[in-house]
Amino acid sequence: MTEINQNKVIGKRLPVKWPGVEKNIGFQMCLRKCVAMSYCLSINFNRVLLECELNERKKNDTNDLVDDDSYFYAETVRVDHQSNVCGDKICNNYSTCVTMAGNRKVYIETDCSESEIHVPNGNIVQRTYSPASITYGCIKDFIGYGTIQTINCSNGGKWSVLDYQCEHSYTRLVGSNVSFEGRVEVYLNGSWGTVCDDYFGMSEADVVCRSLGFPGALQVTYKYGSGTGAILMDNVNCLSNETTILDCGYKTSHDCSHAEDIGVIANIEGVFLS
Ligand SMILES: [Ca+2]
Ligand SMILES: [Ca+2]
Repeated sequence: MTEINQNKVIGKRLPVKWPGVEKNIGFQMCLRKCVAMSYCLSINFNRVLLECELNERKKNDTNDLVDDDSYFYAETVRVDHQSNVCGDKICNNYSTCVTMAGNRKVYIETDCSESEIHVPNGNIVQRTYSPASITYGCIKDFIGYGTIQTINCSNGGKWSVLDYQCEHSYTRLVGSNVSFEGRVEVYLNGSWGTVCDDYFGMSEADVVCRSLGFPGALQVTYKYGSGTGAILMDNVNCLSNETTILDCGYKTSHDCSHAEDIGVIANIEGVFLS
């Protein structure tokens, strides 16, 4: 972070009306508070008393400036989040350039400028900068679990705790271009393979669909054709209360051909599809 030049001669100060004064904080924090508020356009900072005055105006907007050598005056500059030269630095998505008196540019790190948290087999599906947030998902064939998938800036400008992990999925629907229907494939002993239709009915389809986050199945289908590779499950028999198809009864040896590969169509009523 750039050192703030203390050799100031200008103490231009706007009369403070609103939102008021913050006491006992530093200059950088004062600027960060201003940057965090869309309505704050400039600050007066009293370096003697460590008082931060947030202004909803800039000095051009008023005629009644006060000179006071105790004060720094600084204006925020709302830059877009591209690479922007700011003094001797480049602003990034988590920094802001502010203009000091005399048009001097100062680079200020804003909240959560630290690097993002890495989730193994995960990816970032959404990111916002004002306010700062990151939302995680999982890469193909992995599914997420945990209670918190979006992190925000917490006190001190650090990312909040992330309680989210990605684990290998054991069921997928293949061959369609939507997430809620396809040929059923399972991941067993390190590879993906298909499921034979013998005894496979709605109870089995329900378990498959629920394990993928849907309320249940609409129907079984052959619409998505034959798979390749191993036929990994035969004579699947579910009670319908199982968590995944792997919890059901099944045989790994089979008397099937790929013409018997089963598919399902999930019920998507009430489901938010991302
Ligand atoms: Ca059959
Ligand atoms: Ca069979």
